Amino acid sequence: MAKDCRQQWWKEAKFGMFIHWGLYAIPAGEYKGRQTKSVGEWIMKHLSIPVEEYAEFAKVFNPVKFNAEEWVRLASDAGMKYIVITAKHHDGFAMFKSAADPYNIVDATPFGRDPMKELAEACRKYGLKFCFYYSQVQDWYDKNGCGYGRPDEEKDFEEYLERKCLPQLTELLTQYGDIGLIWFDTPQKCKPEHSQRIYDHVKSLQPNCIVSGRIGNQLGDYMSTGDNMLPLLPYPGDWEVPATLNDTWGFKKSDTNWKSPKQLIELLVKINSRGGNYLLNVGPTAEGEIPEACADILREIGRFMQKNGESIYGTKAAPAYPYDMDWVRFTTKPGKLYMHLLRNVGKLYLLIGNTFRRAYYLETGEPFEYTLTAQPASGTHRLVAELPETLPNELDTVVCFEMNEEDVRFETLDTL
Ligand code: JFZ
Repeated sequence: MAKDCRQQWWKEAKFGMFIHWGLYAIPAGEYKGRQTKSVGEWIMKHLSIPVEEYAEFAKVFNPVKFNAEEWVRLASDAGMKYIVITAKHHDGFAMFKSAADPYNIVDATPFGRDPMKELAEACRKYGLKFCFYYSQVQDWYDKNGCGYGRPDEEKDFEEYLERKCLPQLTELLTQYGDIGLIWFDTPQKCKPEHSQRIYDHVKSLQPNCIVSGRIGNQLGDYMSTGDNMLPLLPYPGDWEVPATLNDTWGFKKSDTNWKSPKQLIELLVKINSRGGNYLLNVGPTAEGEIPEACADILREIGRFMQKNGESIYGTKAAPAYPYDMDWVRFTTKPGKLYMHLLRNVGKLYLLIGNTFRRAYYLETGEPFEYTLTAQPASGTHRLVAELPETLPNELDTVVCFEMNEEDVRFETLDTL
């Protein structure tokens, strides 16, 4: 069944910031001379670090360079409309003040501040939705949390749910004002009644808070794909792609395999053109900084978004263009068709059912030159355009067509 999150802000947002931040930022991919081959936030498990040893990181966690406003401003400048941050990842360490478990950033570190409070305030100030990631099943620190140590079958998950998971969710949903969504993850063998309990718990505290797809047992309010993966077929409901900027979620000092602004914008547009949201991850350091290289990339995306946001926010999936071409994507709003030119193909041909009042480059307002020739046999039009040698924006040149009809119509009935 198609998912509907029923929150207009999320449907219009299209682009969000994911933040994976926790104790794993201290080893940053390397522990006692060993490198993890996997993502940074899984280091405890992949290098089999004993619980007591891993917990030592808390005693030295002191991200004094953390500045909530800077992070939120960066997200906002990049054109992101919501922030989802790891309140508790699989390592079990709470990045917020928790009465339910002293293994948290306020009670167990020299830092002693609650970064979630500061981020919540900054998000309110800049008008972004504030959201949490919460690992509801895996908890490698807790005796009854799953995923580490004793086999999960020997654990009393109900007990964990009552004592830690639900109370911490209460804290997250009462200490920080309105929360846009909770991003649950890796449900594993979570039973339907447990997923339902968690779901109902969230809604009882904040009815408008969205529950992500990975709550398990098909209960989420929208569908979440895998890292950087798009649904192969058009998906009619609400969906989101969580995606890395390099090859890790949690900070790893060896990973500088950043995707370029061009690649990221192409992904954003591809996802949006098919109706999805893009949740792009950053992994801040143990000092509390978003790596500069990563911030630079986001700022460049922001320059594009500032001028072309109209073709992203609040748009809907355009019907699939019958020929799969990766140099062009389409987004749409009632009466408007946005053509995203990702490469300069010189001469452009499209088969289209619509007619237009006006067409112009979104960034410059300059008219877009084209001819439209009716194809009486199929009732469509053949759009031909000679592109200028240099397009206004080599990342993505957006052309806005004002249609005489509400909806876009692509045609398959003819050849070009
Ligand atoms: C999970 C986590 O284990 C990981 O640490 C990170 O938080 C990521 C966002 O989510 O990893 C997954 C879970 C599911 C898929 C991929 C990565 N999936 O369904 O393809």
